[in-house]
Amino acid sequence: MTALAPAHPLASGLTASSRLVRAYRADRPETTPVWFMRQAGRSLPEYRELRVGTRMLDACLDPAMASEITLQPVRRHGVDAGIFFSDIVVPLKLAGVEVEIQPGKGPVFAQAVRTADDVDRLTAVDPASLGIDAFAPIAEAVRLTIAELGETPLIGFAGAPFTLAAYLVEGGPSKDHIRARTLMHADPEAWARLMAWTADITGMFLRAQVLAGTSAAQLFDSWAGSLSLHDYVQHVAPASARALSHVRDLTYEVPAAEGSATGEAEARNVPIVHFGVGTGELLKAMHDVGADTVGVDYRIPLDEASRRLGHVVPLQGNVDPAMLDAPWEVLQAHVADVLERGRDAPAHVLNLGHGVPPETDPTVLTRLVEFVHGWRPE
Ligand code: 1CP
Repeated sequence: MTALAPAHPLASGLTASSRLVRAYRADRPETTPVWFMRQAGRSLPEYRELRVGTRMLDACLDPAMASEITLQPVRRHGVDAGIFFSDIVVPLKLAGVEVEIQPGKGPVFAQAVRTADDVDRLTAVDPASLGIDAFAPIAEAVRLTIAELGETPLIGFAGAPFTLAAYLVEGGPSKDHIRARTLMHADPEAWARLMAWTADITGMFLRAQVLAGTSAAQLFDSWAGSLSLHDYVQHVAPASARALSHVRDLTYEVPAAEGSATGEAEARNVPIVHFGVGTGELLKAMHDVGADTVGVDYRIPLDEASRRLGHVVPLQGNVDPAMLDAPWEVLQAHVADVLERGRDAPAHVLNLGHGVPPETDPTVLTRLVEFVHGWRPE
């Protein structure tokens, strides 16, 4: 176990009893916390203005800009958390991989990783040789951001090894991630080496964010829904557990509760969230790799997700992003239903079932935050 620095917002007490951190620890607050995946970004005019003339990955590596973009949706919507502005491919770029983010498309790699030789070429850089300095712009951006956020927690994130591999093997975005799934079976040894390397790089990226001050860590396995449960457990879960092991040891202390028998301070781990799209069949396995809270997409209702997890795991989700553009009454009824079903879990953080669509009217998101904060069970 490694204690966070005393000035870390969890250790100093600034964010340890925030609604978000309480919910992630299964301690349900009276008011349901809410934030939105992709809350920063193209739905905000202030983001579009700031980004003019700066490429996406350059914006991610400019601490002042990344911090400002992270803060924009918190100021505007009054959400319960900031999510650090970056991208899942940033650690790959910091490890020397040639990658770009093309507007309207996503990450595109100069060379796809298709064979055992390609895997050897990619993994020639030993993640351990990178050191914490490689992530200096990330840590700096986190420090600038938490200084402004005060009692509002910042969430750090990283891509899970499979989702990163889905991009690396294909060379860019793909539909069924078929080449990655082929490599997994065609050359399981090369696949395992690719996954272990990716787990360490992405895990170090996540650890750098938490050490610098984020109050939670979310692992995005956005594309794991293309896997069978068997393939997930056999070929993917060990690498996801390895990625999370980079933050699982980080702890903070809270003073002993009044009347505590021992009178000793309690050590808690930094809350970990694990999310995927179309992963209804994988929820249990995704929890088992070392997550505290599971993120659910919009394809299965939260009460069913909670049942699949034995009713003991806090959930995050799962408003259908398509509803954001529906008439307010329709959206409101949908969100009320999500909140009601979320009561089946020990705690619930309201979010979308996937990212904010770029065309979303941001005033709808602000109104939604007010609605969620005002909602109480019948
Ligand atoms: O506000 C926030 O939520 C923080 C920023 C954030 C996050 C959490 C960005 C900025 N990217 C991510 C994670 C990310 N990146 C994921 C996991 C979450 C998810 O499933 O949405 C994935 C799959 C990516 C890869 C990626 N990067 C895509 C998807 C491509 C595909 O395969 O369909 C895209 C379009 C990007 C670029 C990107 N990342 C982030 C932004 C704001 C953008 C758009 C860049 C622009 O302004 O043009």
